[in-house]
Amino acid sequence: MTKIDTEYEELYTKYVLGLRKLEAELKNIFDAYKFSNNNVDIVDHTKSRIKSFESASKKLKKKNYEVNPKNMENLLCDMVGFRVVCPFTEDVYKAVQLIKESDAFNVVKENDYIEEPKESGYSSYHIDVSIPIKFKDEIEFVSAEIQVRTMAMDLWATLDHKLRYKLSEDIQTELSPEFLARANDIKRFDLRMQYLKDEVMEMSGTETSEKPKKLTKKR
Ligand code: 0O2
Repeated sequence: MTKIDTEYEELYTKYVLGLRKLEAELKNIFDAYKFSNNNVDIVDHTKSRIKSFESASKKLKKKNYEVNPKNMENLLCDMVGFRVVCPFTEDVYKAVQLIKESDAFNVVKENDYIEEPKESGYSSYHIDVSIPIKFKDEIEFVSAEIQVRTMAMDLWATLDHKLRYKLSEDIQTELSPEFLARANDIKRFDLRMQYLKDEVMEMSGTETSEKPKKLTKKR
Protein backbone atom coordinates (compact mmCIF):
# COMPACT_ATOMS: atom_id res chain seq x y z
CA MET A 1 0.00 0.00 0.00
CA THR A 2 1.38 3.44 -0.95
CA LYS A 3 1.70 6.30 1.55
CA ILE A 4 -1.23 8.08 -0.09
CA ASP A 5 -3.41 4.94 0.15
CA THR A 6 -2.62 4.78 3.87
CA GLU A 7 -3.53 8.46 4.26
CA TYR A 8 -6.90 7.89 2.52
CA GLU A 9 -7.56 4.85 4.67
CA GLU A 10 -6.79 6.76 7.87
CA LEU A 11 -8.98 9.62 6.72
CA TYR A 12 -11.88 7.27 6.03
CA THR A 13 -11.46 5.72 9.49
CA LYS A 14 -11.65 9.18 11.06
CA TYR A 15 -14.84 9.92 9.11
CA VAL A 16 -16.38 6.67 10.33
CA LEU A 17 -15.49 7.50 13.96
CA GLY A 18 -16.80 11.06 13.59
CA LEU A 19 -20.05 9.92 12.00
CA ARG A 20 -20.64 7.28 14.70
CA LYS A 21 -20.19 9.85 17.43
CA LEU A 22 -22.49 12.34 15.67
CA GLU A 23 -25.19 9.70 15.09
CA ALA A 24 -25.13 8.58 18.72
CA GLU A 25 -25.25 12.14 20.06
CA LEU A 26 -28.12 13.25 17.81
CA LYS A 27 -30.11 10.12 18.59
CA ASN A 28 -29.69 10.84 22.33
CA ILE A 29 -30.69 14.47 21.91
CA PHE A 30 -33.87 13.72 19.99
CA ASP A 31 -34.86 10.74 22.17
CA ALA A 32 -34.38 12.83 25.32
CA TYR A 33 -36.56 15.59 23.85
CA LYS A 34 -39.28 13.10 22.93
CA PHE A 35 -39.17 11.53 26.39
CA SER A 36 -39.63 14.84 28.18
CA ASN A 37 -42.25 16.21 25.76
CA ASN A 38 -45.19 13.77 25.89
CA ASN A 39 -43.68 11.50 23.27
CA VAL A 40 -43.79 14.24 20.63
CA ASP A 41 -41.44 13.40 17.78
CA ILE A 42 -39.94 16.45 16.10
CA VAL A 43 -37.96 14.18 13.76
CA ASP A 44 -39.53 12.03 11.06
CA HIS A 45 -36.29 10.33 10.03
CA THR A 46 -32.56 10.83 9.73
CA LYS A 47 -30.06 9.85 7.09
CA SER A 48 -26.29 9.87 7.06
CA ARG A 49 -23.47 9.23 4.67
CA ILE A 50 -19.76 9.61 4.11
CA LYS A 51 -19.19 11.30 0.76
CA SER A 52 -17.53 8.95 -1.71
CA PHE A 53 -13.95 9.81 -2.62
CA GLU A 54 -15.07 10.03 -6.24
CA SER A 55 -17.65 12.68 -5.41
CA ALA A 56 -15.18 14.46 -3.10
CA SER A 57 -12.58 14.55 -5.89
CA LYS A 58 -15.14 16.08 -8.27
CA LYS A 59 -16.00 18.74 -5.68
CA LEU A 60 -12.32 19.59 -5.11
CA LYS A 61 -11.67 19.82 -8.86
CA LYS A 62 -14.74 22.04 -9.31
CA LYS A 63 -13.27 24.40 -6.70
CA ASN A 64 -9.87 24.24 -8.50
CA TYR A 65 -8.06 22.41 -5.71
CA GLU A 66 -5.64 19.54 -6.10
CA VAL A 67 -7.12 16.17 -5.16
CA ASN A 68 -5.25 14.75 -2.17
CA PRO A 69 -6.12 13.55 1.35
CA LYS A 70 -4.98 16.79 3.03
CA ASN A 71 -7.25 18.96 0.85
CA MET A 72 -10.12 16.56 1.32
CA GLU A 73 -9.72 16.78 5.08
CA ASN A 74 -9.10 20.52 5.29
CA LEU A 75 -11.24 21.97 2.52
CA LEU A 76 -14.37 19.83 2.39
CA CYS A 77 -16.54 20.32 5.45
CA ASP A 78 -19.27 17.92 4.32
CA MET A 79 -17.37 14.64 3.87
CA VAL A 80 -19.49 13.47 6.80
CA GLY A 81 -23.12 14.37 6.26
CA PHE A 82 -26.12 13.95 8.52
CA ARG A 83 -29.66 14.89 7.55
CA VAL A 84 -32.52 15.46 9.98
CA VAL A 85 -35.97 15.46 8.37
CA CYS A 86 -38.79 16.96 10.43
CA PRO A 87 -42.57 17.06 9.90
CA PHE A 88 -43.10 20.81 10.41
CA THR A 89 -41.08 24.03 10.07
CA GLU A 90 -41.26 24.72 13.81
CA ASP A 91 -39.75 21.27 14.40
CA VAL A 92 -36.79 22.22 12.21
CA TYR A 93 -35.99 25.25 14.38
CA LYS A 94 -36.48 23.22 17.57
CA ALA A 95 -34.11 20.53 16.24
CA VAL A 96 -31.57 23.21 15.28
CA GLN A 97 -31.73 24.66 18.78
CA LEU A 98 -31.18 21.23 20.37
CA ILE A 99 -28.25 20.49 18.04
CA LYS A 100 -26.61 23.82 18.83
CA GLU A 101 -26.94 23.17 22.58
CA SER A 102 -24.94 19.94 22.39
CA ASP A 103 -21.49 19.94 23.93
CA ALA A 104 -20.38 16.81 22.03
CA PHE A 105 -19.17 18.93 19.09
CA ASN A 106 -18.46 22.55 18.17
CA VAL A 107 -20.64 24.54 15.81
CA VAL A 108 -18.38 26.11 13.19
CA LYS A 109 -20.88 27.72 10.84
CA GLU A 110 -24.61 27.82 10.22
CA ASN A 111 -26.65 28.80 7.17
CA ASP A 112 -30.37 29.33 7.30
CA TYR A 113 -31.38 28.51 3.73
CA ILE A 114 -35.03 28.41 4.91
CA GLU A 115 -34.99 32.07 5.78
CA GLU A 116 -32.92 32.77 2.66
CA PRO A 117 -33.21 29.95 0.14
CA LYS A 118 -30.43 29.39 -2.38
CA GLU A 119 -30.89 30.77 -5.89
CA SER A 120 -31.99 27.30 -7.01
CA GLY A 121 -34.87 27.37 -4.51
CA TYR A 122 -33.04 24.94 -2.19
CA SER A 123 -34.24 25.24 1.41
CA SER A 124 -32.67 23.68 4.46
CA TYR A 125 -30.88 24.69 7.66
CA HIS A 126 -27.17 23.81 7.52
CA ILE A 127 -24.96 23.47 10.59
CA ASP A 128 -21.26 22.74 10.10
CA VAL A 129 -19.74 21.11 13.15
CA SER A 130 -16.34 19.89 14.28
CA ILE A 131 -16.43 16.60 16.20
CA PRO A 132 -13.61 15.61 18.55
CA ILE A 133 -12.57 11.97 18.18
CA LYS A 134 -9.78 9.89 19.63
CA PHE A 135 -7.52 8.57 16.88
CA LYS A 136 -4.13 6.92 17.48
CA ASP A 137 -4.19 8.18 21.06
CA GLU A 138 -4.63 11.77 19.95
CA ILE A 139 -7.70 14.02 19.93
CA GLU A 140 -8.49 14.94 16.34
CA PHE A 141 -11.39 16.87 14.85
CA VAL A 142 -13.70 15.66 12.09
CA SER A 143 -15.84 18.15 10.15
CA ALA A 144 -19.44 17.32 9.38
CA GLU A 145 -22.42 19.04 7.84
CA ILE A 146 -25.86 18.61 9.42
CA GLN A 147 -28.80 19.46 7.16
CA VAL A 148 -32.13 20.02 8.91
CA ARG A 149 -35.27 20.39 6.80
CA THR A 150 -38.97 19.56 6.58
CA MET A 151 -40.29 16.50 4.78
CA ALA A 152 -41.55 18.78 2.01
CA MET A 153 -38.16 20.49 1.60
CA ASP A 154 -36.59 17.05 1.56
CA LEU A 155 -38.90 15.94 -1.23
CA TRP A 156 -37.91 18.95 -3.36
CA ALA A 157 -34.18 18.57 -2.62
CA THR A 158 -34.20 14.84 -3.34
CA LEU A 159 -35.91 15.25 -6.71
CA ASP A 160 -33.77 18.27 -7.60
CA HIS A 161 -30.63 16.28 -6.71
CA LYS A 162 -31.81 13.36 -8.82
CA LEU A 163 -32.88 15.36 -11.86
CA ARG A 164 -30.99 18.62 -12.05
CA TYR A 165 -28.32 19.36 -9.41
CA LYS A 166 -25.41 17.54 -11.05
CA LEU A 167 -26.14 18.58 -14.64
CA SER A 168 -24.08 21.15 -16.54
CA GLU A 169 -24.67 24.79 -15.58
CA ASP A 170 -26.38 25.53 -18.93
CA ILE A 171 -28.98 22.83 -18.49
CA GLN A 172 -29.46 23.75 -14.82
CA THR A 173 -30.17 27.33 -15.82
CA GLU A 174 -32.66 26.24 -18.47
CA LEU A 175 -34.57 24.13 -15.95
CA SER A 176 -34.32 26.57 -13.07
CA PRO A 177 -37.67 28.46 -13.46
CA GLU A 178 -39.59 25.18 -13.21
CA PHE A 179 -37.63 24.03 -10.14
CA LEU A 180 -37.95 27.44 -8.52
CA ALA A 181 -41.72 27.34 -9.04
CA ARG A 182 -41.91 23.91 -7.40
CA ALA A 183 -39.77 25.21 -4.50
CA ASN A 184 -42.34 27.99 -4.00
CA ASP A 185 -45.13 25.37 -3.99
CA ILE A 186 -43.23 23.55 -1.25
CA LYS A 187 -42.82 26.74 0.77
CA ARG A 188 -46.56 27.48 0.60
CA PHE A 189 -47.33 23.88 1.49
CA ASP A 190 -45.11 24.00 4.58
CA LEU A 191 -46.71 27.25 5.75
CA ARG A 192 -50.23 25.86 5.33
CA MET A 193 -49.33 22.64 7.15
CA GLN A 194 -47.83 24.63 10.03
CA TYR A 195 -51.05 26.70 10.34
CA LEU A 196 -53.11 23.54 10.13
CA LYS A 197 -51.06 21.98 12.91
CA ASP A 198 -51.50 25.07 15.09
CA GLU A 199 -55.26 24.95 14.51
CA VAL A 200 -55.46 21.24 15.30
CA MET A 201 -53.50 21.83 18.50
CA GLU A 202 -55.81 24.68 19.47
CA MET A 203 -58.94 22.64 18.71
CA SER A 204 -57.66 19.72 20.73
CA GLY A 205 -56.67 22.00 23.60
CA THR A 206 -52.94 21.33 23.25
CA GLU A 207 -50.68 24.33 23.01
CA THR A 208 -47.86 24.19 20.46
CA SER A 209 -44.58 24.41 22.33
CA GLU A 210 -43.36 27.63 20.71
CA LYS A 211 -43.75 29.41 17.41
CA PRO A 212 -40.92 29.14 14.92
CA LYS A 213 -39.22 32.48 14.69
CA LYS A 214 -40.40 33.43 11.20
CA LEU A 215 -43.97 32.16 11.10
CA THR A 216 -46.82 34.62 11.40
CA LYS A 217 -50.52 33.84 11.23
CA LYS A 218 -51.10 35.64 7.91
CA ARG A 219 -52.47 33.59 5.03
P1 0O2 B 1 -24.09 16.23 -2.34
O1 0O2 B 1 -24.02 15.30 -3.49
O2 0O2 B 1 -25.51 16.37 -1.82
O3 0O2 B 1 -23.12 15.92 -1.24
P2 0O2 B 1 -19.52 26.07 1.30
O4 0O2 B 1 -18.30 25.28 1.65
O5 0O2 B 1 -20.56 26.04 2.40
O6 0O2 B 1 -19.25 27.46 0.86
P3 0O2 B 1 -20.77 24.02 -0.23
O7 0O2 B 1 -20.02 22.89 0.40
O8 0O2 B 1 -21.09 23.87 -1.69
O9 0O2 B 1 -20.07 25.41 -0.03
O10 0O2 B 1 -22.04 24.23 0.65
P4 0O2 B 1 -23.51 24.46 0.25
O11 0O2 B 1 -23.64 25.32 -0.96
O12 0O2 B 1 -24.13 24.92 1.51
O13 0O2 B 1 -24.02 23.01 -0.21
C1 0O2 B 1 -23.82 21.91 0.63
C2 0O2 B 1 -24.80 20.83 0.30
O14 0O2 B 1 -26.14 21.35 0.30
C3 0O2 B 1 -24.66 20.21 -1.07
O15 0O2 B 1 -23.63 19.25 -1.04
C4 0O2 B 1 -26.05 19.59 -1.28
O16 0O2 B 1 -26.20 18.42 -0.50
C5 0O2 B 1 -26.93 20.67 -0.68
N1 0O2 B 1 -27.35 21.63 -1.71
C6 0O2 B 1 -26.91 22.89 -1.88
N2 0O2 B 1 -27.55 23.49 -2.91
C7 0O2 B 1 -28.42 22.59 -3.40
C8 0O2 B 1 -29.40 22.60 -4.47
O17 0O2 B 1 -29.58 23.60 -5.20
N3 0O2 B 1 -30.11 21.47 -4.67
C9 0O2 B 1 -29.94 20.35 -3.90
N4 0O2 B 1 -30.68 19.28 -4.16
N5 0O2 B 1 -29.03 20.29 -2.89
C10 0O2 B 1 -28.29 21.39 -2.65
P5 0O2 B 1 -22.87 18.81 -2.37
O18 0O2 B 1 -21.53 18.31 -1.97
O19 0O2 B 1 -22.89 19.92 -3.38
O20 0O2 B 1 -23.71 17.64 -2.98
